[in-house]
Amino acid sequence: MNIGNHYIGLIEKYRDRLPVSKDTRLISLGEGATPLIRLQNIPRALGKQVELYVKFEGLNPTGSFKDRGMTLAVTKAVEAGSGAIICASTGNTSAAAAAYAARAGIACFVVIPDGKIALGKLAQAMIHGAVVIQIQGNFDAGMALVKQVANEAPVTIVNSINPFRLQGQKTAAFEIIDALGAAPDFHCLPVGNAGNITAHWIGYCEYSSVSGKNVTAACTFCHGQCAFVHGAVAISRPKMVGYQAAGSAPFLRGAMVDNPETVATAIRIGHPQSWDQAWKVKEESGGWFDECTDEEILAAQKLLAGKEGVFCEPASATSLAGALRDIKTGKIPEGSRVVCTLTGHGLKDPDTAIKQSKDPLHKVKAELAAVKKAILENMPR
Ligand code: AN7
Repeated sequence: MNIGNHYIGLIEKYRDRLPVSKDTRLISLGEGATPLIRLQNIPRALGKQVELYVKFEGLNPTGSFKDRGMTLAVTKAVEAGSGAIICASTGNTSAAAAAYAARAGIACFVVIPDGKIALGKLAQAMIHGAVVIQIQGNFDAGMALVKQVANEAPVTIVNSINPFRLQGQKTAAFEIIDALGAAPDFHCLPVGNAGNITAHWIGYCEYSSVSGKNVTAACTFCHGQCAFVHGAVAISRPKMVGYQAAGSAPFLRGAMVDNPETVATAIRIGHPQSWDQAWKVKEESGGWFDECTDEEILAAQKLLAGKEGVFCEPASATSLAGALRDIKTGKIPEGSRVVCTLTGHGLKDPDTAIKQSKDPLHKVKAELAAVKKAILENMPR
């Protein structure tokens, strides 16, 4: 129950667009309502007239956008009487699943790749009490196993193949339209399983039909079943742009990738679960897919942290890395309004952040002279 103006999460906020009833027990941690931050220093240095925003999804309760989908997936699992959830994960899904399961009082099993999972994410799954199963294989192998297990055991899959996940995640698009008063021209996201880019498109399609000019448009995903709309009509929708890490870029290759590799472990995924949907999103929105090298990804992460004060994890920086390149070349033209989703918080992966920071530490004696020297030597001129 909501008291006064106390924000209690995205299901309550967008209740009329989500599949819950007044009797549904909501499993929520206050997710959503993340800031849309307009970048200042980076566009200025770029010398391009663009209105560039980041949607900082790292400020969700468990530090990633996964909370948006997990609040609904776990709410619906509990409503259906399920006592256990399971997911395969590169880290963030497992962190969110573990937290919402703890909140709900149900069991959580997470299947994670051997190594290659950021430290913060592992800590989250463990402290929330999930059963952590580390397989000698990558995410794609884990996903295949989880699908098989769920056929044979009383567990509910909460990966994004669970349709409630995308329904929850679509609310990020609602928030952006609420904040800007319209959809942006371009929406850039990092792509792994491609669930999030699909969910955003669902959200833009639904919401744009609420208040708009007379352009008939129906999203092909709901087949007219959206809680709101069809028949009402569409204001503009963004071009959806998906960026992948070069070593894990099946959408660029046009085929699955069997041994994906990237420093951005969150999107180290070679067999995307929302393959067909994502191609549709690209076509319907007039967007595109592209890839970024690990060097570009890390450079964007560092630039954002150093020039704007926003710390996201490497996978998240893929959206900005790609967008900056496309703004530079003019593929995203001047005068555009652009939103980049920062999917996860930088604190998820402290190792990578420390590794790529030059001169991180000045070790000196605990004496005034030594500290003063370190300051003077590093004072900007
Ligand atoms: C920070 O946690 O797939 O394209 O198992 O953690 O919707 O898959 C994570 C994905 C982007 C890609 N950024 O989103 C998992 C998992 C971050 C992520 C993605 C993920 P999708």
